[in-house]
Amino acid sequence: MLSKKIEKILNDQIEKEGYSSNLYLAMASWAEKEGFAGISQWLYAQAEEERMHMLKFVSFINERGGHAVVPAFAKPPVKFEGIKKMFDQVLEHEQFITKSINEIVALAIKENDFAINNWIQWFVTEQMEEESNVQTIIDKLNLLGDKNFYIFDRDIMGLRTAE
Ligand code: OFO
Repeated sequence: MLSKKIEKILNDQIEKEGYSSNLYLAMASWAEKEGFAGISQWLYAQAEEERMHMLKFVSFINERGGHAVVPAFAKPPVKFEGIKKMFDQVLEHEQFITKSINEIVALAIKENDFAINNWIQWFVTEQMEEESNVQTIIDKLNLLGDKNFYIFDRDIMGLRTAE
């Protein structure tokens, strides 16, 4: 059984994962319109993964006797200021998500809820992978400078997103 506090923090995470999915979907759509097929493919896949993360929270809350509530999501931006800035935004957003996952871990430990702590560890690992994947992309972009986005776009086509 979930405590009220745990149920709330897990429900809050549904909103964050869902917003992440919409944010990456908005980025994918923008990148596609700008002609970046590889970048948009990576972002569409990322949006799908975030949706899966959201669904994991929904089914876990319900399985544990809570009630998963589907929230309203804020509208993500429509335009982005360039490829490099957009990936900086992805990293920043993932760092924000990591913080909120860590808050869930901290609450689970505080409440001696070892089942939650065990379950949420998957996300702890996932966040490490995601941050490192995005950092790798940013490192490549830094090497390129402001040119050769076409080559980068082809390069990212082969890159896998995290689970
Ligand atoms: Fe970005 O990963 Fe969800 O949690």
